[in-house]
Amino acid sequence: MKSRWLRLTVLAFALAGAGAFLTLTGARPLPPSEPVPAALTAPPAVPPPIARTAPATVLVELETVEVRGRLADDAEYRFWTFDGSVPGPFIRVRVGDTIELQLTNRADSEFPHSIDLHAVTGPGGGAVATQVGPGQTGGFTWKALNPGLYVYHCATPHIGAHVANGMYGLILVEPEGGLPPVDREYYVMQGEFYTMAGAGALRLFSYEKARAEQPDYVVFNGRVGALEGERALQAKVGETVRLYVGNGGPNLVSSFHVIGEIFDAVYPEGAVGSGPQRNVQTTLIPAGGAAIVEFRVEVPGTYRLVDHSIFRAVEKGAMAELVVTGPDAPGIFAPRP
Ligand SMILES: [Cu+2]
Repeated sequence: MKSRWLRLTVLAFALAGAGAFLTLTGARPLPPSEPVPAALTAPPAVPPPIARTAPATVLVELETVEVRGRLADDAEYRFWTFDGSVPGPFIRVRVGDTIELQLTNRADSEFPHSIDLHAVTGPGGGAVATQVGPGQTGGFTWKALNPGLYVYHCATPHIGAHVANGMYGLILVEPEGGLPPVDREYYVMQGEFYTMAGAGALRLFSYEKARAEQPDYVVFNGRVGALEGERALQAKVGETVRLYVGNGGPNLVSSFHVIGEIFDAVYPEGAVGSGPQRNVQTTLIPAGGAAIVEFRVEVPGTYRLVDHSIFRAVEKGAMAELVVTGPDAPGIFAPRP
């Protein structure tokens, strides 16, 4: 009797041990795989949804570039950028991905640069590991633990000046299963510019105005009129549109609104964990924050994206256009003769 009990006990321990072993081996990280290049796009384009159903190792290569460009029809500026655009590229990864991030500061830069991604769990969001002088490359590896839409920006002292000069962008960490499908996705990011006169059309950065939080320009996608006329966003009647909207700041909070539309869904502050808010007119986007807004376009026409702190839209450039084409919808909207 005693020996049978002993045998059963030994068997139970053996089974428990095997179970523990299986559990441990099941939880063991996958061996490192060859990284796949991340999908990156210049604004206002957004990379396509991720088709993968499992995490991967992803390579993100960015270059910091100081480049003279147009800030308004009558003004130029020496922008500090990621990959030559303001905002920098849209980065799309998936929750659970391991990201190998490599930042190169182009050799003709005057200043050191770096990157702090708000999607990163780790010191400085990567800023310490990526302080790179002209011609240098730095990097780090991180695991995307939290899904959502996040800002990234340069974090080299004086951080405010680097952000004010255009060094910001968005990274989407898709949740498992992705976001609901839509017909169109666009990438829009607000930021302010603080300027003083330079030679000719060139405007220079004004530290005094930045400190006083008194910008001359408040713009979407790096310049007055970046998304107007031939560059306007496009959609067709009946389509669903998703905007990934960031606010680089460096100082102002955006009251983001689309004139003539109601957001069917908003993921406030870029948080995708708990489902969207419904039927929203204007959503606040903090400096260093983001929001995802969605709406179905029902009526053709030109719709204006604005910061509803309205002097910024009318006087300082915080306006963009979405042109909707297609048949009239008199049952929803009809001007009276
Ligand atoms: Cu910088």
